[in-house]
Amino acid sequence: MSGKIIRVGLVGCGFYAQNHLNAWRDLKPNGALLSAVCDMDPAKAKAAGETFGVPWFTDVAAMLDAVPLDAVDIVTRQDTHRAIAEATIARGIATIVQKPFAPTWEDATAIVDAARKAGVWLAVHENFRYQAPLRAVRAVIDSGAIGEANWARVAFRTGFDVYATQPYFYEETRFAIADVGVHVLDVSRFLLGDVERISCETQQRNSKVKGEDTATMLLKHRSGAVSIVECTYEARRADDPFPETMMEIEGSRGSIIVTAKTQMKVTSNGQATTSDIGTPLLSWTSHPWHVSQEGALGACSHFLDCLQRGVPAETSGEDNLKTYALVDAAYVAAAEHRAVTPLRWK
Ligand code: 89Y
Repeated sequence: MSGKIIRVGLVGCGFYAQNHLNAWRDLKPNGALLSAVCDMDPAKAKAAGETFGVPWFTDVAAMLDAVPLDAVDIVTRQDTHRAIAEATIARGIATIVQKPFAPTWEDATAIVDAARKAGVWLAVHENFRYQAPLRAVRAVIDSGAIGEANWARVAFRTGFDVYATQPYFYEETRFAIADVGVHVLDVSRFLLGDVERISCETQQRNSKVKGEDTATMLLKHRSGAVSIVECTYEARRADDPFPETMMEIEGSRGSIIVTAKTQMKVTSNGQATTSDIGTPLLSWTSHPWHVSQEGALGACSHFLDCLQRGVPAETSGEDNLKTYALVDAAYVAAAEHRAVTPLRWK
């Protein structure tokens, strides 16, 4: 076991939480000690407790009363995040909140304010930027191989049946941008920095959903760089790349193109090289979800390391408000047919 031991409680044992549970278990040698799980559905709580060999609860307060914890990972639906986060923060427990952070800006800022006032460590489990392909792309930019990155296209385009595992998508009035646009907007911040203004066109191409299932966004970054950020659940393509992010990044001396099956082509000073930036399957990951699953492991690993070192996460609550503000600004831009400055984060 390396590093300080961090006792982790997890709330919400549903579909995606299984990835967090597996990730925390894999991180045991690094010091993560999954210590309790909680879900209001007793069957889900019991299944997770038995599978991962920890006590299980159906009530968050009961879990917090019974088990000493250093961190709580909240993997419930977003409408419950504020109440649970306020409870963990009030007890001084480091708190990780699953994306999307909260249903409204008011809720997201309330969680950040509560953590700031209490001096409690807070992170958002925004996992795309922790995926191996994203780290590989960032490393190429940092190496200087493409010069100054000044244009990008970041695209999440799929027709994969996401409704099968996330049926609540049908009812979301803020749908694609809030669910997956938030990831690709965060990726564009990760690659090109903070954003000055955004414009956006939304479409509802599937009549069965209530919200937008497609968004095409144009971002002007503070550095002067420009990016096009796209997300859709209605792309009908052979060899659907779900859940990979396609990327094209251009710089003053070269470019990076990431295509399906994690293939990266880097052009630097006229010379091109191609590499596979994916990682092998783990015992608990499977196609096609593995890219996303491994992002969850990358996120948990980063959070553990930051908790052990006592430093903020890259996707701290404060940082993630900047991504959240972009989501809100995209909806305003689409509704009002204009470019919007995410004012609250000037
Ligand atoms: O909800 C989405 C996410 O966050 O990543 C993939 C997903 O589960 C479906 O697109």
